[in-house]
Amino acid sequence: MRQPLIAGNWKMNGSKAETVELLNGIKAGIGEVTASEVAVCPPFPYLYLAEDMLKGTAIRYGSQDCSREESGAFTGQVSAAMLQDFGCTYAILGHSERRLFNAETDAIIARKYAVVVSHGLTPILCVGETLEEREQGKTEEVVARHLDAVLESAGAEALAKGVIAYEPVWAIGTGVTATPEQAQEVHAFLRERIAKKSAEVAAGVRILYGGSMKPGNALELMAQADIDGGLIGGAALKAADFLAICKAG
Ligand code: 3PY
Repeated sequence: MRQPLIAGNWKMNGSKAETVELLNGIKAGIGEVTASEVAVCPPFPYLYLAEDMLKGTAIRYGSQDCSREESGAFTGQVSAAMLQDFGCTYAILGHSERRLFNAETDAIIARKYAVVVSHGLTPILCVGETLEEREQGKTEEVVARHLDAVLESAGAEALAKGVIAYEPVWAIGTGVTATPEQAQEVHAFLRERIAKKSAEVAAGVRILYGGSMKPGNALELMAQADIDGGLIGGAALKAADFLAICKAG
């Protein structure tokens, strides 16, 4: 039985005051959420607030990225050891916005994955195709490439230490959501692909859906057999919406 995970990807949003307000709002309503594991991923500078304010709660937190280097002369980067120091559980890796705006390749993401796992953190590995790729019938080819970069280099055991998020790029920040059937098809494909390496890992690994998941569509998406929660963008910035999705999980 896979416990659903609802993780908020706050992206580059908020201020100190807004972070405090949002965390307080989530804390206030989380008591009614029993079945799902809940996590928030604020921007790096606000992780200290998550550490401080979420102490003693069941709400976990993580980062939106991590350096592939251990330490040293890498201006502007944040290491896995630092994330560990701040009590992070999760690190989102390979989000399509990082692939696009920071030129992250599959090889870079696979290296980050290995570093994050070696520090005892749980990577949330994002995979997903663009609209053009979907229209060209390349969805499976693209998500397989994103998955295989980690599966082939780190192995199925390392994949068992992470979470996968299927995020169709055409559904990110567009308000358009994949239909439950479209999403389920890709989730099932990913799980089958992992099963070719290890049936046990495939059965246990959580595959989240991301891409404009909101209170109005969360329930039917998460009712799909292979959808084990959500990586939530815009709706994670409002406590009431985020909590409604958590309850749907
Ligand atoms: C979105 O829902 O827009 C996301 O990118 C979640 O990571």
